[in-house]
Amino acid sequence: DSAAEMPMAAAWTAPLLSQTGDTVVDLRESIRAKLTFALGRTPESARPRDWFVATAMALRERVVAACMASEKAVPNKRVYYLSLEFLIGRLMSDAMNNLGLTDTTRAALRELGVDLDAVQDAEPDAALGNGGLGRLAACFMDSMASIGIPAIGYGIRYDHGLFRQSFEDGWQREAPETWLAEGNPWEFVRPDATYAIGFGGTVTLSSPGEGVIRRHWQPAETVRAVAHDIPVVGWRGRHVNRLRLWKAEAGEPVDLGRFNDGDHVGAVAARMRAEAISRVLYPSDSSADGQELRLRQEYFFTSASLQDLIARHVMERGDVRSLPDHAAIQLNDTHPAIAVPELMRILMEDHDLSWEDAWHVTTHTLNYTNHTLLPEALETWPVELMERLLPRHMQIIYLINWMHLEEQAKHGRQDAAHQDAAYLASISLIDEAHGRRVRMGHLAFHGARRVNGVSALHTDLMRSTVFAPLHALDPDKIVNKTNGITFRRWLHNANPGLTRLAVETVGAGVLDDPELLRGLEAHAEDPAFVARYAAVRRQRKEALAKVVAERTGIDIDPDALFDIQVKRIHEYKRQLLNVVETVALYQAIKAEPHRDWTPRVKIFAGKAAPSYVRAKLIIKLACDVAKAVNDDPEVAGRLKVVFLPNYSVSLAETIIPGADLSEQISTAGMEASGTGNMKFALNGALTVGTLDGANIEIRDHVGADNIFIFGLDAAGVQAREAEPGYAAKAIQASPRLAAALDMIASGRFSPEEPGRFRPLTDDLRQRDQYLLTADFDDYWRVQRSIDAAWRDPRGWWAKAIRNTARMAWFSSDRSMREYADEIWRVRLG
Ligand code: TH1
Repeated sequence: DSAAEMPMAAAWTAPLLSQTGDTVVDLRESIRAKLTFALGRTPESARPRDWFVATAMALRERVVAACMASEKAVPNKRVYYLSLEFLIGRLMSDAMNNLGLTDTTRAALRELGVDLDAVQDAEPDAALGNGGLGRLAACFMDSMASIGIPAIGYGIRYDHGLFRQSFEDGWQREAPETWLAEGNPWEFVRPDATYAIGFGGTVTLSSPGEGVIRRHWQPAETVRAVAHDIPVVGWRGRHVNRLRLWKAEAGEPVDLGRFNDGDHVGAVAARMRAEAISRVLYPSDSSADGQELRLRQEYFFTSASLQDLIARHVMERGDVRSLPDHAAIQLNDTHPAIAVPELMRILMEDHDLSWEDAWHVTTHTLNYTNHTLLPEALETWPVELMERLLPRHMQIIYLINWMHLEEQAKHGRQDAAHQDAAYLASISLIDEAHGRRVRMGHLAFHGARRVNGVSALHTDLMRSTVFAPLHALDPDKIVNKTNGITFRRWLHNANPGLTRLAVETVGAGVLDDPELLRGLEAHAEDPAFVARYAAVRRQRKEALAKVVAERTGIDIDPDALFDIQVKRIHEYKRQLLNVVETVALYQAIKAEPHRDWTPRVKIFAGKAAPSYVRAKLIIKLACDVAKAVNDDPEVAGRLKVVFLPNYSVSLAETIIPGADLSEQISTAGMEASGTGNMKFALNGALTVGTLDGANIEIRDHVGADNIFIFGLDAAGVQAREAEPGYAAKAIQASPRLAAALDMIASGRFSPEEPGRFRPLTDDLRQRDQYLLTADFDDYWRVQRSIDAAWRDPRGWWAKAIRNTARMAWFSSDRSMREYADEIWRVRLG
């Protein structure tokens, strides 16, 4: 009677009653009706995708009912979460589980001769984000709805989400993603919520008298933003919020003037240009690409969202001046930072507020979350581009900056340090050193009431590095809000076997209060419990092995240690460190084939930005190493290497519960938080990681004995960076590292192109910006201690269970309560 043998969904929903009162017959007939009348299909001709659409539509009706109940009363205060990315993935299991309808739906479909799992697999992922930042926004939406924070998420309804990744001989290939190809059964189009968004043009002056001067922006071009709503059902269906995504449409269906003048091509081109704004998600994670279309996207969704929320506020409260009392706006990174001048503009031009009053409202409504301090990710826009695209906003930014700099003089900062031109340059919203650019981080910081980092270390580094001079001016502005993950998706939905085991051990209350997971700790060394916990893991590893075989043709052994690194490919995340260690391990096994090596499977997945040449070369190296290792009979049964293509939210839901070891090995000080680290630890994988981002807080919670920490800390990295030539010295001091690099550089993994990986090895020998060479030996050491720990199953499982038991704090419900109390000052509904 092991948890692992239970059918997936029945595993934990048993203690949950339907929140909607539906019976199996109700739902069955509802699905049948949708299939027949909305899709025009017979059960015999329906494909899994048709069953998915019919089921989603039937569930959507139940969501709407809950939605209307939620929206009856006007809440005292709403949260508006502005994000260019919402990586929500599939929505059906959220809707079913949160409404308590999973068992009912499964039974209803079974009566129609259909398997729920196959129907769920037919749902495309909504991949409207790149990685952690977008997924965090999705977890926060789930948590806000679950704990009853009235909120609207605002973003863009991209026609094409993150590209589809495939491999051609180990090289990444990108293809467009088409999640909307057969429509989206979850969304509601709201043509009544349409706003005009201007671009370009001129600013004119007028004087209504009394010495007052007014400025009016006459845009050269207008685009319409049309609202598309996706309901977000909270846990037990008690509360429903909305994700409002904007689609760009041409101002007029076609420019009739030009059309009639015979300029058919020009009229259609203008329309294409407008609609391009919501066409595609920019595929760069943690880097800024600086293209004009990106700035157009940012302004487009920010302006539409502000217009919408102000219209709602004025309708409900009458006076725009009370906005800070009833609205808290969160800017997810600097992508919506143009909200600072846009809110000022709307308040002054459309609502006649004075500059001072507009500034008060703005700085008491906006808040800003910073997600990275990497220089290449800090957005700046050329002044020239801003003047051309958003001339009125550029004027407002200049005036904000002038007042900001004047303020320093007024407050008696007369000492030499503060009169210093270098000091003023450091706090200015305009960077004059790299050809005049607007610093969006400084703009967001200055316009916000609260600014937060996403882990304790990251927030400290905000205070001491990039934002140090601004922080000194307002020491209470920066606060820490460590990231979290929604347990409903990353434990309950992704790992129903483990959830059932938890429910049976500590009670069904654990579904509402993750702190009850703590009760598992008492069983960490109880053989009966350990056997069940291990059986769940075994089943998830078999499921993962099946997916690996289907997608790569590689057979992996579920008895081996599954060692997994899945995340965006970026040099600072150091997939290359993992690959080099793999090569060193390969050499060591070949040198001593008869030692009792701990069998390992190294699994990688993740996408590289299409223009990130170095990251794509690292993928190619991982694939070439995989091929050599997997083809070598001498290491068979000891080492396998897999690169799974097309990493996504739904693939993560399969991969993470099947992991024994979680690789979180970024250069210390560079990963602001990480959230995959939390998902793995919650599911009982042990972490091998650096003292970076939230890894530090994970160690504090799970205990130093239950995590494998290695390498330099952030201070050590700073010190080492100042030491020229450290890489050459480190390589010289490590024969193992030198041999692994020599093997890669020799062309052993790329015989058809021996110099292929020289750009990687040469860089490690010369610059090594991410200090791979500095951390290599300690990484090797800790990996061998992991080998030894694996050979003691009782010790390993006790550690794993303690991880699951001690991760409750990393629930995004906790993160959202902290934001609600300390940033938004909003009551839970
Ligand atoms: C990520 C951070 O790299 C990661 O450490 C953090 O856990 C996550 O945000 C959530 O806070 C970032 N993603 C992006 C994406 C873009 C620009 C900056 C960042 S930082 C496009």
